[in-house]
Amino acid sequence: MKRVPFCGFLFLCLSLASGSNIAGMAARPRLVKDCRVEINGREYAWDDIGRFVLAGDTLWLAIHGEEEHSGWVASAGELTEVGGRTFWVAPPEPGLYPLIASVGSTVKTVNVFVMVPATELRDGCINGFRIGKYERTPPFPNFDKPRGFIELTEENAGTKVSPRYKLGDFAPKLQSGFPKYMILREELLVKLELLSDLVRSKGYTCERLSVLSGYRTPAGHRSGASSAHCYGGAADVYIDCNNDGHLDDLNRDGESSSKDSRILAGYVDELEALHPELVGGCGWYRRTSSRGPFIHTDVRGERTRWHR
Ligand SMILES: [Ca+2]
Ligand SMILES: [Ca+2]
Repeated sequence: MKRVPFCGFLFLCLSLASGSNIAGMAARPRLVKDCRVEINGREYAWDDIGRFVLAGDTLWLAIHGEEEHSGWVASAGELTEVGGRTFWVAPPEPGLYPLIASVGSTVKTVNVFVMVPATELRDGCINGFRIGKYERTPPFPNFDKPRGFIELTEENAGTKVSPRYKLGDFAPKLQSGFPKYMILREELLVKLELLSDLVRSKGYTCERLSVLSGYRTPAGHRSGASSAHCYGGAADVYIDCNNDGHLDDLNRDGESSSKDSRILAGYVDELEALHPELVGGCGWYRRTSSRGPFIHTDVRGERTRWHR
């Protein structure tokens, strides 16, 4: 068993900066574009990945399709190689601990958040932030009772959790100030990235779906923890290529209405047909006086549809 030292990051920087390494690698064909990072069995082609764990959790790590110069570096925690496999054990204190996969001369960043354990909830609060109460058995097949909560600070809100999204995009909105506490599910990020890809393939020019709402606390939700939002598994989203803060007029009838959010819900149907592992609820909503139309999409594990 080999422990990879924590000062490895410095070694990586020095290695990448050394003329001989870079010159040697530049002459060879590049495979970096096809490189995938595997974390606990899930493969990502992304350069920026968010993961959410508890202290002491283990992440099994691998790099596929790599050049010969590849490896992992951790800013904290224990990074270990055993029998040709690499694993990382999360450090004891909650916080953000990036893991870096170096592949050739490029890097992929896994932004690992060690969450505050749910056992820290006191009267429904953590550090004065009101979360509320979760039922022992959540009403959705894919979601368990929360094990912990991500501590969202002013400093880490801009941290990328997928190529197009940052942690703060999914922040709870009802309480001001920091820190806030929240949940975000990796499958939701996969679904939003794939849905953004699908929308772009339809000819829409915006880079991503805009997020109206992500995590909601049970305390701030009128029916308690009965929403997929309360499990970090749902987002309300819309297409906003003209950047006016509202869903675009997708059917070009001169107004932004539920006819347009219905079209976006149709793209969710298309995506779920291709990726049944990401099946969930989808609702399309009409305009109100305070906001434009939007859709709700989630990864609850069973297909449900509604219209409001
Ligand atoms: Ca718009
Ligand atoms: Ca329209």
